[in-house]
Amino acid sequence: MTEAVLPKDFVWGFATASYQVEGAPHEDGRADSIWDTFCRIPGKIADASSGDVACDSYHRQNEDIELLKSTGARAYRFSISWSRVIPLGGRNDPVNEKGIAHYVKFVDDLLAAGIQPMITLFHWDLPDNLDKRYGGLLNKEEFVADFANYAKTMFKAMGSRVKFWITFNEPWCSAILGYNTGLFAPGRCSNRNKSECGDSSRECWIVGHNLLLAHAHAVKVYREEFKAQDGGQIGITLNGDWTEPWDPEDLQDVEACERKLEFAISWFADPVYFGRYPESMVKQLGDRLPKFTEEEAALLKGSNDFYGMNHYCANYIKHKEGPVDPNDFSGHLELLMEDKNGKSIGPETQSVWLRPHAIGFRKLMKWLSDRYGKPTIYVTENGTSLKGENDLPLEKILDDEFRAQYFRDYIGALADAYSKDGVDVRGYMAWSLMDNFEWAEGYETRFGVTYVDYKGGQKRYPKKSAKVVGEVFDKLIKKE
Ligand code: PNW
Repeated sequence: MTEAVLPKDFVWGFATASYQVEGAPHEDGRADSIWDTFCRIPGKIADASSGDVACDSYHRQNEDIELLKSTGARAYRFSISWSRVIPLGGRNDPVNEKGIAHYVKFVDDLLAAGIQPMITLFHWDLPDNLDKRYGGLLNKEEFVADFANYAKTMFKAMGSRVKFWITFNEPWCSAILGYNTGLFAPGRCSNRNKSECGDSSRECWIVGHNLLLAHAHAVKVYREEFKAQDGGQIGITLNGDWTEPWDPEDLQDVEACERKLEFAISWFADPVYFGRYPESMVKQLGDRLPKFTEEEAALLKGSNDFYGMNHYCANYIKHKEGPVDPNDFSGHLELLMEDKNGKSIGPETQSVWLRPHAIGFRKLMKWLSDRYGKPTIYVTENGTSLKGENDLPLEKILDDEFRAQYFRDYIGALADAYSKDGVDVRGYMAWSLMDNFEWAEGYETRFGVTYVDYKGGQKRYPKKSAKVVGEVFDKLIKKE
């Protein structure tokens, strides 16, 4: 696919997140986030590491901007560490001017380099103090008010510099991985071998609910007090992978595919576009799924200026028989890598959950476009790890043809969705600008188009894919 079909102002670039790249956890007044404290608990991170140094991006802003320039990127999606800006997190706690100044300078430098900033306000790193003080994301009144205040602080500090705001990154991960499986901070779940407290059957649904309301309140603040003068757009970023039936002849597997999409995506997207939860979830979860008041529903409905889409892969789905597990969070079904005939959905990568299947990207964009009335979509993450990459010698790592091909296939699928299916997609951020702290998997799993030498002073070495993404867009984007 080499024909230029994407509009001339298509926004493309790369993404990262604060805790995954910054390091400098206690510099210039930053306080702990729940990820700093989670990493200190033995056994939570595969290689017992943390984001203490990571890519040292806090000290290497210029280097990162040079790197972005060398790729030709038009935009950079990064996130703000809330506990740098308001170390204790709350609306009555002091604001840390140094933290704000750091991000304002970064944005000014990006703009001077001709790169559009796209800011995520919350990429999982809640100020730890808020978790300790009142239960963090579980506490509706406090959390919603504190998030709105933090968001407002950032809107004010950035003014018209920033045209793209993302309230939350992947609320599904915060809720399910943080409060159901316990794999991510704060690690709460029902399994007492893993966590002293938590209730996997209930807390994740409360947290999802509170994140939605916090999103809606922050959007209200932006629209009422900033949008007209600053001219930006605001939305939430949702993760979602495509589904194919394990047995396409079995109607129950076909139905389970739709249910899986609803439990993963529509859990958040239906309230944002329609002001209510999907019927399949209401049915399975009963009174464990919180209810919106009329006022809340009205506030949520229409609260996206754009749909932020994170997408990586696809799964085969097989329906389950028998009673529903109260801790189930995906719609009473199995997620499989192989279909009925043993055919794999895609090649293996370093991430157990990720096997590339590019056509699924196009199909999911169409599904979203149909269900939500053709929203403007910005793809805010898409990328892959590579099986065994960490164990290869440097010159092999830099020749990451597998990742390069992933990007050719996925960006090609995006171009088809735009030009052939009428999907209104206007931007794409590859995950990630550089290898970084891959959460519970530590540093063993690499997602970067740039190699980061963690043992050699965090030096950066662009891989082949760093060039390929730009080459692909250069062919696909119209020159005028
Ligand atoms: C996303 N899963 O996370 C995040 O937004 C990034 O911070 C992260 O580095 C990237 O994808 C790669 O993992 C996910 O288990 C983490 O299905 C885990 C899952 C999905 C997304």
